[in-house]
Amino acid sequence: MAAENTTVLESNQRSGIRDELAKEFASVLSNKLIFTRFHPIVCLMTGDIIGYEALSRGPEASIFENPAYLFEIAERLVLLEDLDMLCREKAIFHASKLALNTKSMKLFINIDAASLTYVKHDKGRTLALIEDYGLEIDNIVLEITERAYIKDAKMFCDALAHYQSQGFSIAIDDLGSGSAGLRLISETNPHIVKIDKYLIENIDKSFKKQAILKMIVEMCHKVFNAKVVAEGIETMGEYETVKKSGIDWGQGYLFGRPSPLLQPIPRDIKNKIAIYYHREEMFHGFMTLLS
Ligand SMILES: [Ca+2]
Repeated sequence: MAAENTTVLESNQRSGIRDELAKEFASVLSNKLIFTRFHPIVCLMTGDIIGYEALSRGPEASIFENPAYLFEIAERLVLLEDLDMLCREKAIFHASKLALNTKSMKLFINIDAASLTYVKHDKGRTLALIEDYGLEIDNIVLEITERAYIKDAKMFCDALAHYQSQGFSIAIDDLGSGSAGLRLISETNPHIVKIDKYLIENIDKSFKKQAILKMIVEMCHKVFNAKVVAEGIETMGEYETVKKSGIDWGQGYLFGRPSPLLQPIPRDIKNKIAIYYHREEMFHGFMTLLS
Protein backbone atom coordinates (compact mmCIF):
# COMPACT_ATOMS: atom_id res chain seq x y z
CA MET A 1 0.00 0.00 0.00
CA ALA A 2 2.83 2.33 1.00
CA ALA A 3 4.64 1.57 -2.30
CA GLU A 4 1.42 2.26 -4.25
CA ASN A 5 1.03 5.63 -2.51
CA THR A 6 4.63 6.51 -3.37
CA THR A 7 4.01 5.67 -7.05
CA VAL A 8 0.86 7.83 -7.14
CA LEU A 9 2.77 10.66 -5.46
CA GLU A 10 5.64 10.37 -7.96
CA SER A 11 3.22 10.28 -10.86
CA ASN A 12 1.43 13.41 -9.56
CA GLN A 13 4.77 15.17 -9.11
CA ARG A 14 5.83 14.25 -12.65
CA SER A 15 2.60 15.51 -14.18
CA GLY A 16 2.89 18.70 -12.07
CA ILE A 17 6.40 19.34 -13.45
CA ARG A 18 5.19 18.58 -16.99
CA ASP A 19 2.29 21.05 -16.66
CA GLU A 20 4.60 23.69 -15.22
CA LEU A 21 7.10 23.25 -18.09
CA ALA A 22 4.29 23.32 -20.67
CA LYS A 23 2.99 26.58 -19.17
CA GLU A 24 6.46 28.13 -19.13
CA PHE A 25 7.09 27.01 -22.71
CA ALA A 26 3.77 28.46 -23.88
CA SER A 27 4.85 31.78 -22.35
CA VAL A 28 8.18 31.64 -24.27
CA LEU A 29 6.25 31.19 -27.52
CA SER A 30 3.48 33.72 -26.91
CA ASN A 31 5.86 36.41 -25.59
CA LYS A 32 8.48 35.56 -28.23
CA LEU A 33 11.17 35.12 -25.56
CA ILE A 34 13.85 33.80 -27.91
CA PHE A 35 17.23 35.51 -28.05
CA THR A 36 19.75 35.15 -30.87
CA ARG A 37 23.48 34.65 -30.44
CA PHE A 38 25.78 35.03 -33.47
CA HIS A 39 28.71 32.68 -33.98
CA PRO A 40 31.30 33.64 -36.63
CA ILE A 41 32.17 31.39 -39.57
CA VAL A 42 35.64 32.11 -40.91
CA CYS A 43 37.47 31.59 -44.22
CA LEU A 44 40.36 29.33 -43.17
CA MET A 45 42.69 30.76 -45.77
CA THR A 46 42.32 34.47 -44.99
CA GLY A 47 40.90 34.49 -41.47
CA ASP A 48 38.06 36.76 -42.67
CA ILE A 49 34.55 36.25 -41.35
CA ILE A 50 32.27 35.07 -44.16
CA GLY A 51 29.08 34.98 -42.07
CA TYR A 52 27.44 34.18 -38.75
CA GLU A 53 25.34 31.25 -37.57
CA ALA A 54 22.29 32.40 -35.62
CA LEU A 55 21.87 30.32 -32.45
CA SER A 56 18.68 30.50 -30.39
CA ARG A 57 18.40 30.64 -26.62
CA GLY A 58 15.42 30.86 -24.28
CA PRO A 59 15.20 33.40 -21.41
CA GLU A 60 18.33 33.77 -19.26
CA ALA A 61 18.41 31.75 -16.02
CA SER A 62 15.47 29.60 -17.15
CA ILE A 63 15.66 25.94 -18.18
CA PHE A 64 15.12 27.11 -21.75
CA GLU A 65 18.40 29.02 -21.84
CA ASN A 66 19.98 25.68 -22.70
CA PRO A 67 19.08 25.06 -26.38
CA ALA A 68 19.17 21.27 -25.92
CA TYR A 69 16.34 21.49 -23.34
CA LEU A 70 14.52 24.16 -25.34
CA PHE A 71 14.23 21.97 -28.45
CA GLU A 72 13.77 18.70 -26.56
CA ILE A 73 10.80 20.08 -24.64
CA ALA A 74 9.33 21.67 -27.80
CA GLU A 75 9.49 18.26 -29.47
CA ARG A 76 7.79 16.53 -26.52
CA LEU A 77 5.04 19.16 -26.55
CA VAL A 78 4.68 18.79 -30.35
CA LEU A 79 5.52 22.47 -30.73
CA LEU A 80 8.80 22.08 -32.58
CA GLU A 81 7.53 23.77 -35.71
CA ASP A 82 6.24 26.80 -33.78
CA LEU A 83 9.59 27.14 -31.99
CA ASP A 84 11.52 26.65 -35.24
CA MET A 85 9.61 29.45 -36.97
CA LEU A 86 9.98 31.80 -33.98
CA CYS A 87 13.76 31.18 -33.90
CA ARG A 88 13.94 31.87 -37.63
CA GLU A 89 11.96 35.10 -37.23
CA LYS A 90 14.14 36.28 -34.32
CA ALA A 91 17.38 35.43 -36.16
CA ILE A 92 16.36 37.53 -39.17
CA PHE A 93 15.07 40.36 -36.96
CA HIS A 94 18.24 40.53 -34.81
CA ALA A 95 20.55 40.23 -37.83
CA SER A 96 18.87 43.20 -39.48
CA LYS A 97 19.02 45.20 -36.20
CA LEU A 98 22.79 44.60 -36.21
CA ALA A 99 22.91 45.75 -39.84
CA LEU A 100 24.07 42.37 -41.18
CA ASN A 101 21.98 43.23 -44.25
CA THR A 102 24.41 46.06 -45.08
CA LYS A 103 27.42 43.71 -45.14
CA SER A 104 28.21 41.08 -47.74
CA MET A 105 28.05 38.31 -45.18
CA LYS A 106 26.02 35.16 -44.89
CA LEU A 107 23.42 34.46 -42.24
CA PHE A 108 23.17 30.77 -41.34
CA ILE A 109 19.76 29.85 -39.91
CA ASN A 110 19.04 26.45 -38.33
CA ILE A 111 15.98 24.58 -39.47
CA ASP A 112 14.78 21.25 -38.16
CA ALA A 113 14.24 18.87 -41.08
CA ALA A 114 11.06 17.45 -39.53
CA SER A 115 9.43 20.88 -39.32
CA LEU A 116 9.54 21.14 -43.12
CA THR A 117 7.12 18.24 -43.35
CA TYR A 118 4.48 19.55 -40.96
CA VAL A 119 1.10 20.33 -42.47
CA LYS A 120 1.06 23.83 -40.96
CA HIS A 121 4.45 24.67 -42.52
CA ASP A 122 4.24 28.00 -44.30
CA LYS A 123 6.85 27.86 -47.07
CA GLY A 124 6.47 31.51 -48.08
CA ARG A 125 6.98 32.89 -44.55
CA THR A 126 10.80 32.78 -44.49
CA LEU A 127 11.13 34.59 -47.81
CA ALA A 128 8.62 37.22 -46.63
CA LEU A 129 10.67 37.79 -43.44
CA ILE A 130 13.91 38.13 -45.44
CA GLU A 131 12.29 40.73 -47.70
CA ASP A 132 10.63 42.60 -44.80
CA TYR A 133 13.93 42.99 -42.97
CA GLY A 134 15.95 43.90 -46.07
CA LEU A 135 18.27 40.89 -46.21
CA GLU A 136 19.54 39.47 -49.50
CA ILE A 137 18.35 35.94 -50.23
CA ASP A 138 21.78 35.16 -51.75
CA ASN A 139 23.25 35.62 -48.26
CA ILE A 140 20.86 33.28 -46.47
CA VAL A 141 21.90 29.72 -45.72
CA LEU A 142 19.36 27.29 -44.25
CA GLU A 143 21.18 24.76 -42.04
CA ILE A 144 19.17 21.58 -42.09
CA THR A 145 19.49 19.35 -39.08
CA GLU A 146 17.63 16.12 -38.36
CA ARG A 147 16.60 16.17 -34.72
CA ALA A 148 13.44 14.14 -35.17
CA TYR A 149 12.85 11.32 -37.62
CA ILE A 150 11.45 12.48 -40.96
CA LYS A 151 8.32 10.46 -41.55
CA ASP A 152 7.49 11.75 -45.00
CA ALA A 153 10.68 11.83 -47.09
CA LYS A 154 8.86 13.01 -50.23
CA MET A 155 7.27 15.95 -48.45
CA PHE A 156 10.67 16.86 -47.00
CA CYS A 157 12.39 16.77 -50.42
CA ASP A 158 9.57 18.83 -51.98
CA ALA A 159 9.84 21.48 -49.24
CA LEU A 160 13.61 21.63 -49.63
CA ALA A 161 13.36 21.88 -53.44
CA HIS A 162 10.91 24.76 -52.91
CA TYR A 163 13.46 26.66 -50.76
CA GLN A 164 16.24 25.98 -53.27
CA SER A 165 14.03 27.25 -56.12
CA GLN A 166 13.46 30.46 -54.13
CA GLY A 167 17.24 31.00 -54.07
CA PHE A 168 18.16 29.88 -50.53
CA SER A 169 21.44 28.04 -50.03
CA ILE A 170 21.17 24.76 -48.18
CA ALA A 171 23.69 23.47 -45.66
CA ILE A 172 23.69 20.01 -44.12
CA ASP A 173 24.41 20.41 -40.41
CA ASP A 174 26.53 18.26 -38.08
CA LEU A 175 27.71 15.66 -40.62
CA GLY A 176 29.44 12.88 -38.71
CA SER A 177 27.33 13.12 -35.56
CA GLY A 178 25.18 10.11 -36.57
CA SER A 179 23.62 8.51 -39.62
CA ALA A 180 21.25 11.44 -40.15
CA GLY A 181 23.75 13.62 -42.00
CA LEU A 182 24.55 10.95 -44.58
CA ARG A 183 20.88 10.34 -45.27
CA LEU A 184 20.20 14.05 -45.69
CA ILE A 185 23.24 14.58 -47.90
CA SER A 186 22.21 11.75 -50.23
CA GLU A 187 18.67 13.16 -50.59
CA THR A 188 19.64 16.78 -51.21
CA ASN A 189 22.10 18.81 -53.23
CA PRO A 190 23.68 20.86 -50.47
CA HIS A 191 25.70 23.99 -51.24
CA ILE A 192 27.49 23.66 -47.90
CA VAL A 193 28.28 20.75 -45.58
CA LYS A 194 29.13 21.32 -41.93
CA ILE A 195 31.31 18.69 -40.26
CA ASP A 196 30.37 17.90 -36.66
CA LYS A 197 32.71 19.04 -33.89
CA TYR A 198 33.18 15.45 -32.71
CA LEU A 199 35.34 14.76 -35.77
CA ILE A 200 37.33 17.99 -35.34
CA GLU A 201 38.13 17.62 -31.63
CA ASN A 202 41.85 16.71 -31.29
CA ILE A 203 42.03 15.93 -35.01
CA ASP A 204 45.68 17.03 -35.02
CA LYS A 205 46.43 14.04 -32.78
CA SER A 206 44.32 11.42 -34.60
CA PHE A 207 45.35 9.94 -37.94
CA LYS A 208 42.03 8.05 -38.09
CA LYS A 209 40.02 11.25 -37.86
CA GLN A 210 42.28 12.90 -40.44
CA ALA A 211 41.70 10.00 -42.88
CA ILE A 212 37.91 10.18 -42.42
CA LEU A 213 37.92 13.95 -42.84
CA LYS A 214 39.96 13.70 -46.04
CA MET A 215 37.36 11.32 -47.53
CA ILE A 216 34.45 13.56 -46.53
CA VAL A 217 36.10 16.70 -47.95
CA GLU A 218 36.84 14.93 -51.23
CA MET A 219 33.24 13.68 -51.47
CA CYS A 220 31.78 17.13 -50.73
CA HIS A 221 34.03 18.94 -53.17
CA LYS A 222 33.97 16.41 -56.02
CA VAL A 223 30.46 14.93 -55.80
CA PHE A 224 28.42 17.88 -54.50
CA ASN A 225 30.67 20.80 -55.41
CA ALA A 226 29.86 22.00 -51.91
CA LYS A 227 31.82 24.20 -49.53
CA VAL A 228 32.87 22.46 -46.32
CA VAL A 229 32.77 23.98 -42.83
CA ALA A 230 34.58 22.44 -39.84
CA GLU A 231 32.66 23.01 -36.59
CA GLY A 232 34.25 23.16 -33.15
CA ILE A 233 37.78 24.38 -33.97
CA GLU A 234 39.30 25.33 -30.61
CA THR A 235 43.09 25.23 -31.07
CA MET A 236 45.63 26.33 -33.67
CA GLY A 237 46.65 22.64 -34.00
CA GLU A 238 43.10 21.73 -35.03
CA TYR A 239 42.97 24.77 -37.33
CA GLU A 240 46.19 23.82 -39.15
CA THR A 241 45.16 20.16 -39.61
CA VAL A 242 41.69 21.09 -40.84
CA LYS A 243 43.12 23.75 -43.19
CA LYS A 244 45.60 21.21 -44.65
CA SER A 245 42.75 18.79 -45.38
CA GLY A 246 41.27 21.34 -47.79
CA ILE A 247 38.33 22.54 -45.68
CA ASP A 248 37.06 25.93 -46.82
CA TRP A 249 35.53 27.53 -43.74
CA GLY A 250 35.66 27.00 -39.97
CA GLN A 251 33.72 27.73 -36.82
CA GLY A 252 34.58 27.30 -33.15
CA TYR A 253 35.76 28.93 -29.94
CA LEU A 254 39.18 29.66 -31.49
CA PHE A 255 37.39 32.37 -33.50
CA GLY A 256 35.06 33.52 -30.71
CA ARG A 257 32.05 32.52 -28.61
CA PRO A 258 28.44 33.05 -29.67
CA SER A 259 27.54 36.65 -28.91
CA PRO A 260 24.50 38.96 -29.07
CA LEU A 261 26.72 41.20 -31.24
CA LEU A 262 28.54 40.55 -34.52
CA GLN A 263 31.96 40.15 -32.91
CA PRO A 264 35.16 40.23 -35.01
CA ILE A 265 37.65 37.40 -34.48
CA PRO A 266 40.41 38.15 -31.93
CA ARG A 267 43.36 40.07 -33.44
CA ASP A 268 45.99 37.59 -32.16
CA ILE A 269 44.19 34.70 -33.87
CA LYS A 270 43.90 36.67 -37.10
CA ASN A 271 47.67 37.37 -36.89
CA LYS A 272 48.46 33.69 -36.25
CA ILE A 273 46.41 32.71 -39.34
CA ALA A 274 48.25 35.33 -41.44
CA ILE A 275 51.64 34.01 -40.22
CA TYR A 276 50.58 30.41 -40.92
CA TYR A 277 49.38 31.35 -44.42
CA HIS A 278 52.62 33.24 -45.17
CA ARG A 279 54.70 30.25 -43.98
CA GLU A 280 52.71 27.86 -46.21
CA GLU A 281 53.11 30.15 -49.22
CA MET A 282 56.88 30.34 -48.63
CA PHE A 283 57.08 26.55 -48.34
CA HIS A 284 55.14 25.95 -51.57
CA GLY A 285 57.24 28.59 -53.37
CA PHE A 286 60.41 26.89 -52.19
CA MET A 287 59.19 23.45 -53.27
CA THR A 288 58.29 24.79 -56.74
CA LEU A 289 61.81 26.21 -57.11
CA LEU A 290 63.28 22.81 -56.23
CA SER A 291 61.12 20.84 -58.66
CA1 LIG B 1 23.91 24.45 -36.76
